[in-house]
Amino acid sequence: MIDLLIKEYKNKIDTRLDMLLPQSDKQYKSVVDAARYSLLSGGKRIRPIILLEFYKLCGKNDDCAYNFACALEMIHTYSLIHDDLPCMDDDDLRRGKPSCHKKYGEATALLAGDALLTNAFLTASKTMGIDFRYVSESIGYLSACAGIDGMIAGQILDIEDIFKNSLEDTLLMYSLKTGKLLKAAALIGVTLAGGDETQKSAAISYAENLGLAFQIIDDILDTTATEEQLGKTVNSDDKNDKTTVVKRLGIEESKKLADKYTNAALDSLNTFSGDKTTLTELSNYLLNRNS
Ligand code: GRG
Repeated sequence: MIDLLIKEYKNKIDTRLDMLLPQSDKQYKSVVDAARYSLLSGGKRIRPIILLEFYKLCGKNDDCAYNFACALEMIHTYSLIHDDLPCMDDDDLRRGKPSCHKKYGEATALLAGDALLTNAFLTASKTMGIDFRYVSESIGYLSACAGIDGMIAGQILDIEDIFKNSLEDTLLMYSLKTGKLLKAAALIGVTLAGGDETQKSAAISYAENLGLAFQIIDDILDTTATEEQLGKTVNSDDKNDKTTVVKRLGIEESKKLADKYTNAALDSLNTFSGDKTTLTELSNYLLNRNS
């Protein structure tokens, strides 16, 4: 059921993403090709789906939030391209294919990431059919969650590996690196739908808890899954000598912690009176995923 729903969403999101990037008939074809290659080569599309589901949960049944959902996926894909670069995690494989820099070279991959980040804001600004005050507020959330106090802060803490003296430090890094874009997804969904402050707080609580569960599962899969399953290099955390929750607690305890955060995320949904089936199934799917 959830697999089918994800597939339907994915088809619609991918069609829109394809339209939103330039075609590869330009003089600057290499960077366009690289951006299209990374954006359109798979991915679960979790962040756009969460945004669209919160929009629906707040009573909206139209397609007006799709541009914003695609903008978020562009930022996510840029972060993956940059994360794979030799100066960061140095990974050769992403979404089952050679990572962007392996296929197009480092300079082009760097620029493809920059292009996706910048085009995300162009895309979000072209949102139609929604009160411009909600669009503007959402652009603020997107910038804040992706920026220096958001995902970027998480990435530098991860790279420097200096503030991770305790489990709490590691969880803080997860909540920034992974949780912030999920927070953007949930919060923007509610904001674009004109949701109130109580709904915004519940959406943030859902995303913060889901983000922790999601990253813990990501760490577990890094040690237990195969390259074929994940479509990316495995044991990357060991290779890069990263401190993870799994290294601190072991697989069993880490799984329990991911369960706990998923349940807390699901509790936050009780604030909403609409149909929570998809978000509930999606959260459980993410907890039990093997890729
Ligand atoms: C600005 C130079 C520069 C780099 C930015 C911020 C950043 C690099 C990277 C973000 C860090 C990152 C990759 C966090 C991990 C989050 C995570 C678990 C990603 C995988 O998400 P999935 O499983 O991937 O949703 P798919 O492929 O399904 O979209």
